[in-house]
Amino acid sequence: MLKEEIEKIYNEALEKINDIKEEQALKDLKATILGKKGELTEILKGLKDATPEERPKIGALVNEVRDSLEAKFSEVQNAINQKILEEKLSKDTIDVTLPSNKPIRGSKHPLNRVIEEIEDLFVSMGYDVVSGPELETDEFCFKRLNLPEGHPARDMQDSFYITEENLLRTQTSAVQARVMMANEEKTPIRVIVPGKTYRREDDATHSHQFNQVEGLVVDENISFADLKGTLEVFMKKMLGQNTELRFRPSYFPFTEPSYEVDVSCFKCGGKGCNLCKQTGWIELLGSGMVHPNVLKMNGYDPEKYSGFAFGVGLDRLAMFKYDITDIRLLYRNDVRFLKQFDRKDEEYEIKY
Ligand code: FA5
Repeated sequence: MLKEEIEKIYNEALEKINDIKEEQALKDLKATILGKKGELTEILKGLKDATPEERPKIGALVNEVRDSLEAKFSEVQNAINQKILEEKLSKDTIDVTLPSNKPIRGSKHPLNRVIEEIEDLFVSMGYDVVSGPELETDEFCFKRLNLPEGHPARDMQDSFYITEENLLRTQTSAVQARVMMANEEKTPIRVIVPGKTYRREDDATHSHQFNQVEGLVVDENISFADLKGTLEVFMKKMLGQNTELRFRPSYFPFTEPSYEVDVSCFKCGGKGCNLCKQTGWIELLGSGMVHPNVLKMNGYDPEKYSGFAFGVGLDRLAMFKYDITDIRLLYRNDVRFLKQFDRKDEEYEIKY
């Protein structure tokens, strides 16, 4: 009796399954047969009324039918899924002409642009790019640059001392002595040293952390003409071919003679404007011939060797070149500010 009922459920189920085309109908059918209150489950519940001999046979038959139906249900479910996918794929077309979402691109920081441009230029003239420690000793930052303790010129630079002997370097000139001392064979020195420097200053044109690039050349027969020619090439490349240089006598303890170098104002071409405060000139760097004491202190015979050195504030150069009015903008990393420099290098070429 039960056996026939089970077979009936099975056959009817198979018939219905084959007509089903939709997921929900399939689920409903599955519930009416295999669910908690489903037809097959009910049969199992009624098993207690069967005779002891019948019971295991019916139980086995129910299990067999359930397994078979479950396999069939998942087969139909897979077919439905496949159909849904195929329909979706045939309907969904991709419009390749739609504009894409542009990812936000980083742009090169103006200071890095300036540094790279300077490095390229000097490397092309045979210079090496070297670096030195930012946490420097008093010895290299001052003493070996002809600035003994108590020298009044130390007051020119307000320093961050970390201990009595160690400070954050106030100038890339600190690397001069390191390069000379390391060069035991006394081969010609031609180096530039771009890097971070620190002073206790803070306003629109002075930052507590800023960047300089040092230049140092030491060899036999180096003259002021070499310094002048080098700086001319340097400044014309950075600020435009019409740039003129003016050397003003100045004082640095590590050079003699010393000069501050002004460039003709690239905004007004030297006629006078607000940028150059109507003078036609802009002060840009310190330079001079390496002081004989510095040569001597760092292992060079000043009778045989001579050299020149210069130090440029890179922030200042970047500000002029890219028309930036506040040095602090260079350190805030505001993407809206930085995005403005997402252009090709040629577009910045200063012409007048
Ligand atoms: C020097 O630091 C010398 N070491 C330069 C030098 C090198 C002279 C080799 C001779 C031979 P000065 O203190 O003037 O010089 O600084 C050089 C440049 O660094 C300045 O012209 C300026 O552009 C920049 N600078 C100085 N202090 C700051 C600051 N707080 N913030 C931004 N730029 C600064």
